[in-house]
Amino acid sequence: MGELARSFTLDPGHPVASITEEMIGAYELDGVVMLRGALSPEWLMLTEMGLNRVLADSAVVKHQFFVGEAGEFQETVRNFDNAFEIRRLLFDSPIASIMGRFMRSRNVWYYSDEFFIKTSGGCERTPWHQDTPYFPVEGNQLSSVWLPLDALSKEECLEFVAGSHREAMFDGFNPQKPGDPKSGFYNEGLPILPDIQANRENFSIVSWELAPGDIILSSPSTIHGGGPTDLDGKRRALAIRAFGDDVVFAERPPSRPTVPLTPGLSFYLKPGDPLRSPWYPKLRPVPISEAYQ
Ligand SMILES: O=C(O)CCC(=O)C(=O)O
Repeated sequence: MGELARSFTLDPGHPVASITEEMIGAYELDGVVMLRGALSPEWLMLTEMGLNRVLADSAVVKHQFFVGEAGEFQETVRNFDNAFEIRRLLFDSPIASIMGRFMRSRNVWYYSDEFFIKTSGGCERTPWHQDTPYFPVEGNQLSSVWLPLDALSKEECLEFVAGSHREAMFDGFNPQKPGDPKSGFYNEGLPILPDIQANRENFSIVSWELAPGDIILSSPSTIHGGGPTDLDGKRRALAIRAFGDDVVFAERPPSRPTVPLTPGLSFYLKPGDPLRSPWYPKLRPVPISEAYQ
């Protein structure tokens, strides 16, 4: 299948104003676009300070992928609450406004953030997956920004199956057996993802060479994975998830809790209710308590 791999260059001085209808149309069609020069070095410095705080904080839970194996790497979810830098990044940088423009939503709410930390050399691929099976939500105005702190080759970049956001929702992968394409997250109610890695030629896989400041904007329903590192390679990336007006609370199979953990949410929201809760603070318009004034 042919590669689409659409990328666009934003004006670093006015990234939001430089977004065009053509860019939004490409995102809607492929479920992913790369935006070159979206973030200035100060936002990367703030992100790196946040990452260093998270890594130094023994109270922050770090999840290991491929635990005990040579390709082991780490992930931490929802650092908005414990790293002031990530909170400021979401309120002050252009990221939330860029997401709002691409989702065509004036209102933008935070869903979660996640660091993927591949620093030990020779880290494994992230297994192919969609994010939506893990999230208790439904709607189109849901997006992710993937922001790497290191320059990456096309092979180390996160890869996407272009257009897959318009197809089925598959089960996620099993964190205990991430390399096993036949083992799912819930193992009930959702089809198991086809083995994309063994049949790469049958899928429209896209990725890019990235410099710090470039971001990838995608739908969490777009199948993605990949980005192993060389023995001397380093790949530190922050994923930010946000949503707009049309997103509602939805149920997932009961065999496992959804991600990130939000105990109590289902006592307040029933399926179909707009996703409004203190778990999901509003980012845009910037609340008065968070604004520079
Ligand atoms: O950075 C990675 O390896 C994985 C990222 C990812 O799965 C995501 O952003 O949803």
